[in-house]
Amino acid sequence: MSSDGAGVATTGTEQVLGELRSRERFLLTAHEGPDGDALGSLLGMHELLGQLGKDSVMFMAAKEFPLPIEYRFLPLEEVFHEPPADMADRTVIFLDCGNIDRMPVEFLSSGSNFRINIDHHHDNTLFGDVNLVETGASSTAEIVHGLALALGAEITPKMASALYVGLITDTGKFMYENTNARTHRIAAELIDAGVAVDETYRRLYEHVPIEKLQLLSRALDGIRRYCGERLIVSYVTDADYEASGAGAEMTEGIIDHLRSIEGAKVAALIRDQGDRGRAARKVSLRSSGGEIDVSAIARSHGGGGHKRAAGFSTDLELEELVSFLCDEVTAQLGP
Ligand SMILES: [Mn+2]
Repeated sequence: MSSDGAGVATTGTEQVLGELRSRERFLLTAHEGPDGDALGSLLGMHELLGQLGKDSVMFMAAKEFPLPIEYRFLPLEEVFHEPPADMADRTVIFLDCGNIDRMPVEFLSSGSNFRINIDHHHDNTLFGDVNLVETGASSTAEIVHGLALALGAEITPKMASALYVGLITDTGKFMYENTNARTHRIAAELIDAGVAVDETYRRLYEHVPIEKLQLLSRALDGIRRYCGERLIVSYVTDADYEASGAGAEMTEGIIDHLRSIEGAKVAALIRDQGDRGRAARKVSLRSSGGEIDVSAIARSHGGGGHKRAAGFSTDLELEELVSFLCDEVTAQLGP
């Protein structure tokens, strides 16, 4: 299925198809702090299994709700926040999870259920009993679409709409380097299957609360350039959340502005986590132009992600953090 780009790896398609055919009861989940691909592939897979006559339930921890406003239109009312009574008998499908720590829920991370791991992160740790990891896929939604075709399922409008959300969000509206002709062909198939393109776009990108723009304004105001102006940093503090009235979920998209600055090689958005997280700050990283592998930077600090988009959590103060990031930039690009 994967034929574009270097370093493409596909494993386990036949094993995963076999398990999906032979097993009957599933619990589906995706990474914490879910994005459009996590939610889209979760819903798409749920639809697919339903069509195959399987018993499928979706699970996301209660702390993820309410979801970021742009995803609230997705039909996720049936999502479980607690394990179902027959959990012991279910096969768990992890979607868009590069490693098991991306789903830090006790009954999932330490349970003895059979695990199917379906993902496209190049640093996926292959934590499943069977693993379908397609690093050449734009999104996990694209992989789920491939599974639907291989299983002879009909692409219903509901399935198509969910998978399209995964495709459009993980490719940055078909503009990131993971976008290729195949991505557009899949999009075309999904549109043929019933996606309302303009309505989806409006729901994802044009229902912006004023608080989110006010938080963006503060973040733009706080932009600093370091490391020969190759490292662009902004810091969203608890005071910024308070002043703007925005929640932590409203930081999404800010980093794209940082990355777009002329001369940028790495954009870093640092966010206070208040009492919401385990570490004091969360750092999102984007590579601008692709010369720097930000997933290597994130991994060296216990995080993960893609070469061009990654993140980690830290207790470092701003100054130490900037100096760590600058060292990493210099290590990869030279002084
Ligand atoms: Mn993804």
